[in-house]
Amino acid sequence: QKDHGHGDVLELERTVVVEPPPLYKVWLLNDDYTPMDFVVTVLTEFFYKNLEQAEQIMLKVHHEGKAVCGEYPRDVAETKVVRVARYARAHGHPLQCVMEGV
Ligand code: TYC
Repeated sequence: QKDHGHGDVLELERTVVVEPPPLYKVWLLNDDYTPMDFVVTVLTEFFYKNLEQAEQIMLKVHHEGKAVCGEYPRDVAETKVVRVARYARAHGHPLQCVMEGV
């Protein structure tokens, strides 16, 4: 217990252990119809990748069937999945975005 000189507030020192939130991987899945440019746009706009990273990830999905776009706390991951689905459907593309382990 120390008096740090803040008037009559008594501050007790204590150690608070804060666990980082668990992270969920968000994946893009390949399909035969979504244009490559559209996938690159999704990766730059929704996942904040630069053009080079976006093209690499898009090609990985195209060749390997899926790739991780990022790892986020649960709420953030869920929101990205919903927004990508909405955006893809609004443009008439079947692009699938899923989160791991839920
Ligand atoms: N396979 C698609 C095509 O040839 C491109 C594509 C890449 C689609 C990644 C979806 O998540 C995807 N146009």
